Amino acid sequence: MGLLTTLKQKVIATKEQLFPQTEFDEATLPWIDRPDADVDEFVKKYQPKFDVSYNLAEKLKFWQKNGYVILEQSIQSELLDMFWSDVEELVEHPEKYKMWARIDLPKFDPVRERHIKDFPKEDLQGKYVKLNDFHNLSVAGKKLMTHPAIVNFLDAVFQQNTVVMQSLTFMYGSQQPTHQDYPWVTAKIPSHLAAAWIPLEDIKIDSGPLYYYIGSHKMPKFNFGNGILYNNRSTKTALEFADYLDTKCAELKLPKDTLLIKRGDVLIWHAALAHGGGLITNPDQTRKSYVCHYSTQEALPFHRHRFGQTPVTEYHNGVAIYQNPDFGDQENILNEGEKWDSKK
Ligand SMILES: O=C(O)CCC(=O)C(=O)O
Repeated sequence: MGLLTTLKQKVIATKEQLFPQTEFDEATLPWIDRPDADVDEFVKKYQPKFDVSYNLAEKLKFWQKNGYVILEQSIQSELLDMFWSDVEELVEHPEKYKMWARIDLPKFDPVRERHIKDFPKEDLQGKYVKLNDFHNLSVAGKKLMTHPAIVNFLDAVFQQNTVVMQSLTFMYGSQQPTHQDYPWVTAKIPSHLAAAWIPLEDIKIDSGPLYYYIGSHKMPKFNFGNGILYNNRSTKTALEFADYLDTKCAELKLPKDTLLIKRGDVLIWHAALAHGGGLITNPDQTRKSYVCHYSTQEALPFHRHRFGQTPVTEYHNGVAIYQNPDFGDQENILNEGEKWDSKK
């Protein structure tokens, strides 16, 4: 590292320690998170891109108060089937595809995140697997993550061009400790972030369902020793973060809810909703799910792995999806989803 770079890093580190960021920047907060946000007034003027299959004002008010919404029976079975058959093709023939995955098993230490060809096939079909950005390969994945029901809601919350940030595909529960997404899933504006949790089957209590603390999006933010965002200068760990969230939510008496939604439903959560993966009590019980994170084009004008580079961009239902910068030759290679008419 050059002297100038070292010096710059020191200045940033000192600034972070002396003046840590303690909250989202008010100037760039989504309108709905501002104290004067008036949902009824907003809904009078908002023109959704698609027919809305739910009561938008009710859902926006619920989001404002609780930090999440569930859009019941909004996703068609046929689209879910198309997506899952792409996932099955991938795990049956991983040698044909290029993408990253993580398997949280000690036998893969110290490198749990690898190219799929570097994992044994049977492990990719097993437990603790997280497939990263599968939507880049799968047209059905792109159509599912930009389903009209989701887009109408995100557009209303962001009031800006929505972009896809990343996706995660799970066959079993993640058992991830409690966290909020904004310190990890970073864009230039941390408050421009939301996620959708799309079940591919009815969720069972023993599968390690997702849980969340209702209203936790408004709780005081954790200080990683250098502010509210996690980076290589942070002095606090992910487990300290989890401990803070569990303790503080209990102290604030925020109810903890378990997500037992059904295939066809979708949960959308706020950047600062505290959530995690529950304990798996039946190791054979699957929990097939597709988790998609979104931001705005202002906050994330490029692929998260290529800061500053102009991305190759595809639009689905008006949402920008950046091509995978490492495996562009395989973009949309699983194209059964072309048959799906997203206006259905
Ligand atoms: O689905 C899960 O268990 C965890 C997903 C999650 O927490 C996330 O993507 O932020």
